[in-house]
Amino acid sequence: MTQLQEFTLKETAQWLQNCEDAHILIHRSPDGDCIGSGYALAEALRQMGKRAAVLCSDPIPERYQFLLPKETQQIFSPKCVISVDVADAKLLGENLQPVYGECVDLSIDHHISHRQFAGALCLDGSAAAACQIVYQLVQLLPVTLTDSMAACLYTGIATDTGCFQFDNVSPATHRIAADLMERCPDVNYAWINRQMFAVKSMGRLHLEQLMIDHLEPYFGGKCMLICITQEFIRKFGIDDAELEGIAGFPLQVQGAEVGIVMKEKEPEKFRISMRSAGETDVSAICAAHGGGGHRKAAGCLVCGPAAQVRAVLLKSVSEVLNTP
Ligand SMILES: [Mn+2]
Repeated sequence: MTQLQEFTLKETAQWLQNCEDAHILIHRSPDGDCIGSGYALAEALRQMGKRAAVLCSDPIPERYQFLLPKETQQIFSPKCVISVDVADAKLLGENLQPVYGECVDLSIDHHISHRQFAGALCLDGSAAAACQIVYQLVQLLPVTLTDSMAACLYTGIATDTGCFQFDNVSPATHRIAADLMERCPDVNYAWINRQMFAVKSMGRLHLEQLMIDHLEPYFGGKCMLICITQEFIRKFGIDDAELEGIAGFPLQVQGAEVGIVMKEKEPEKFRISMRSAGETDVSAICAAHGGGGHRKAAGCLVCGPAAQVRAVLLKSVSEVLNTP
């Protein structure tokens, strides 16, 4: 096993200045933060005269396409491999993990549950988003902040904080967002927020209607669960894209402290997303099932029939939730 190193921001910036031909890996089921941090970092590297490409196991969802550069990415073999916003090599996904899982040189991340897999790690568990770290790196590099970088970084910060609502938001988060707005005033930040948080497709609204009908309350409504089986998806003709970001949905119910979304990826294989609105540490619950994440947002993979998976999860939740 090679020596694993922890890098400060300064050391990371130094490393980035020396790197060449970078492949930047982002996590499967890409979200605003990994896409934003990946493409902002790629642009910074290109400004320094380096080749950089962003790679993902899954396609970039339509709603984030505006963050992608107009020109198609160059194809080249990498001299260095960087991951951003990837808490665990498994999250590289089925296309990237077999190829890159063991050869990531530098990992830039903000998950407290990070499991080190890269040669060097730049981790800031207090950062609300990986984009917050990439912003700080950009300050240390000889690059100019462009509108496209600002749009990427702002989108990542806004989406990973639920539009500045979650308690991962710090004064630094607001200062960074303010600085991006000040230095790149031509970016339409209001449009970004509307696209990310207000606008929904008709299909998504129909799905939300279905989810309301299928929400299951437990422990006097302190835990709300929704189980999306493959049968559910087939029966109601749900498009996979509509399912993005549904993890927060159960917590919209007043009184809910823990929200669980069970999504059947393959027969009897459930991807679990847990969210906490109160004191419950859902990353600890998910860790007990081989997953991880943040205190208020975590996930894991649990196999078995839906009823069994549901029972196992509820038992874990009941152990930490203050139920009478
Ligand atoms: Mn993130």
